[in-house]
Amino acid sequence: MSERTLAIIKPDAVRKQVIGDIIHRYEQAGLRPIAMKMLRMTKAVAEGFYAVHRERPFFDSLTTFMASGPVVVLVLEGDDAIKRNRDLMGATDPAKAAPGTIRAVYGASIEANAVHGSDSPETAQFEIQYFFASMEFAGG
Ligand code: IDP
Ligand code: MG
Repeated sequence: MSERTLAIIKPDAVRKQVIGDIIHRYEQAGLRPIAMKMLRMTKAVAEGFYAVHRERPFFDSLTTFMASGPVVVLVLEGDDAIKRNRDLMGATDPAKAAPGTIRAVYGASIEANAVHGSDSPETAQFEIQYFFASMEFAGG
């Protein structure tokens, strides 16, 4: 079933100059970018995005990191896009991510782990509308 998921190329990956390689990996995996932009989150925007994690001990550090530099946010569309992207990303901790996954290749730490991907249809819906208005869907 065709689905949409939200992906973020995080500040650490943008600093490493691997935006192009990561988007290439999405496309090679059959995940088609249908909306995309570069932006810098404020701390408040990062806090709203990660609100489900507000009680976690790493919340302040995570949201500071996400606001530390520009990110690329994308909506990816394709068959089983949510799980397909999670598989392509690898585990949260790059040290535990399967070889060849984006986080295994580019992640530096459990926090600076290169990419975000929605984890369910409900979070995908919330996360897509958090960053994109309907008029911004160039490709669908
Ligand atoms: P996910 O990104 O694989 O879905 P989540 O558990 O939803 O992982 O955590 C959201 C983000 O918070 C992670 O991608 C990572 O950047 C950060 N994070 C998760 N666990 C830790 C931790 O134990 N210490 C520091 N940062 C963490
Ligand atoms: Mg998550």
